[in-house]
Amino acid sequence: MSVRYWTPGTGTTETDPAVDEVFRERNGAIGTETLEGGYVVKLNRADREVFGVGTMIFALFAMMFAFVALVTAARSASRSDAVNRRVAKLEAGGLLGNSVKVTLEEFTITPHPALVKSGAVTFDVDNVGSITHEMVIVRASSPGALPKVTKTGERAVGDVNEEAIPAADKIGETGDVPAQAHITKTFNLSPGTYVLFCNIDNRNGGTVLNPFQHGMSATLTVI
Ligand SMILES: [Cu+2]
Repeated sequence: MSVRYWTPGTGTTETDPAVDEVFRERNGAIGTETLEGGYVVKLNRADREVFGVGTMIFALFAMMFAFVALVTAARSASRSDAVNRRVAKLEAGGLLGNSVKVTLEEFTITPHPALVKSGAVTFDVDNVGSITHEMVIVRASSPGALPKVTKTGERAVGDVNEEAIPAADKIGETGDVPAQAHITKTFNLSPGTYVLFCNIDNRNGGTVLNPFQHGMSATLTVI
């Protein structure tokens, strides 16, 4: 299900995965809600509270869509005053913050929300799984863009080759987070896309089980 919106008179409806993500992060699902005033959107209850003020919906939606378009431009440049104003509005609407809850388990790593404001970002990392995991954070466009181990050696082929990541893109890591443990870490993040992953080789005799290779990665967008 996705957020579907239209502008009266155009006869077309549109969806945007980036907008969906914002709503989904708010409480895990997108419900159905119709709002008056030109847009029909599917919102959950928490969003309805944020967007419940009639005229506010126009302003907030306009800002959100403009904002998504600005994400790419904001990656390498420092934020303009206009962007700073939009960030402030998104924050006021409860849609943008400086902290992320990350859940680790076999074999997923899930950031909530997956969209945060640049600056000092605090990660509350919970390992709800049954083996030790970690959260490594690297500036990269996607898990597929990370360099991989290609020759058998100390690391298994297909693991993330952390040594091959440019130093400027290596943000940091939690270190080992034992099963059922919790750790809080703060990293300074500039606007861009980051990949979170667990790259621990779990050895059992001759076999190696690497969580990254089982899909334990996710992206985080910083604006
Ligand atoms: Cu792991």
